[in-house]
Amino acid sequence: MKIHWQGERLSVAEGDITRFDGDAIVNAANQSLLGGGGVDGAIHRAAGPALLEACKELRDKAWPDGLPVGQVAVTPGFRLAANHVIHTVGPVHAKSEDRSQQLADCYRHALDVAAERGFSRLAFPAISTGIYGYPPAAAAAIVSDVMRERLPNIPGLEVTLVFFSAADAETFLRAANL
Ligand code: AR6
Repeated sequence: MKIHWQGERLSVAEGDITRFDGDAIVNAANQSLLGGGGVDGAIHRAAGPALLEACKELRDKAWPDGLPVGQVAVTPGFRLAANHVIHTVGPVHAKSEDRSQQLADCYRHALDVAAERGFSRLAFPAISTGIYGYPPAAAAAIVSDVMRERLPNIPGLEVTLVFFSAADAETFLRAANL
């Protein structure tokens, strides 16, 4: 994974998040928690079928109606290099409604879980900026605000923001409020 920029406990990297070796990677899932395309599909393929079983169990026991937008649920990482997957559901972008707080909640709640569990290395993909259509520059401003606000209160946690392409990483770096 190529690191573009490194600030205090926040890095921007380019590459495949399924290869991230740390305490957890965040999955940009959907409310069903039962897999999908994009990074969700890649994570399920890399983790192996036990991940789907764990997600089904989450649905049965904790989220029978599905995971609400902005909430998080944790499973093991199974065959992934990362030990855990923090599943979250980003908002579908809408021109008629400001869903920035829902997107911010995905990041805030994942950071909260990482803090509760004492994780030291966590990676996020660019939630909602693929199939869910959130403009990457708008997402960058939201994500960077959350990181600036929250990371100082979680000592010992290093966060890597992983972008699938160099162009996506550069867009983030241009638009972020860092
Ligand atoms: N590593 C890092 N980033 C990736 C990878 C990867 N392996 N694969 C894709 N991306 P998306 P969303 C980037 O569509 O917009 C699924 O079907 C991708 O380039 O994965 O939140 C779910 O089940 C983009 O920048 O997630 C939901 O139904 C970013 O990850 C829906 O898609 C997010 O794109 C969620 O849509």
